[in-house]
Amino acid sequence: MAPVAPRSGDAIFANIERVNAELFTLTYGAIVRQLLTDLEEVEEVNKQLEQMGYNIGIRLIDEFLAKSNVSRCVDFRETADVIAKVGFKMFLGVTASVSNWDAEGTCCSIILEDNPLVDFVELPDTCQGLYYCNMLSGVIRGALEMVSMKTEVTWIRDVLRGDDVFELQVKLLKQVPEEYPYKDD
Ligand code: MYR
Repeated sequence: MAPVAPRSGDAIFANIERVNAELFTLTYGAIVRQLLTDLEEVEEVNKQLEQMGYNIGIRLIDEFLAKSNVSRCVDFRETADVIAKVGFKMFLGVTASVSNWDAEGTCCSIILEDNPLVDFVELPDTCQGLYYCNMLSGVIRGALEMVSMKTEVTWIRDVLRGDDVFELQVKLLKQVPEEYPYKDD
């Protein structure tokens, strides 16, 4: 019998990463399924997923800032780019693009072509009103609130609803100026 060739470290790590990603996807699916069972109403599930995401976002921002070395963004345009290119890459392993800016530079779309959360997912007819990935909108809202930006994050397109891509609209409602806590003499 031919000896089994040892696998390189890279191949083993790639395999571990793939298994971790699948586990993450399946775990997310299990959470959504459990919420559907517990809450019954799809609208309630949407709300709960958003709230869970918000609670994650307000904590995840610290990890994001510590690991990414991103410094203060000059404006909301830069913030949106950072979310799409650095945030999504760090936490979902994919990058997104930013488009559809309004004239004021306070509202844009984040477009996601690859979304590991929906691998293996197909929604039954009973779940047509579900925003399956609504946790993501909560994560963005929560993370931005921690850096003084109040936002509204809304799904515009969703592949699970038959669209070609995922599109999240991020609207800056209010930017709270951070106060310098000490008095200058
Ligand atoms: C600043 O101006 O203080 C920097 C702001 C950077 C905000 C980045 C928020 C990252 C959110 C990650 C979302 C990941 C979704 C999977």
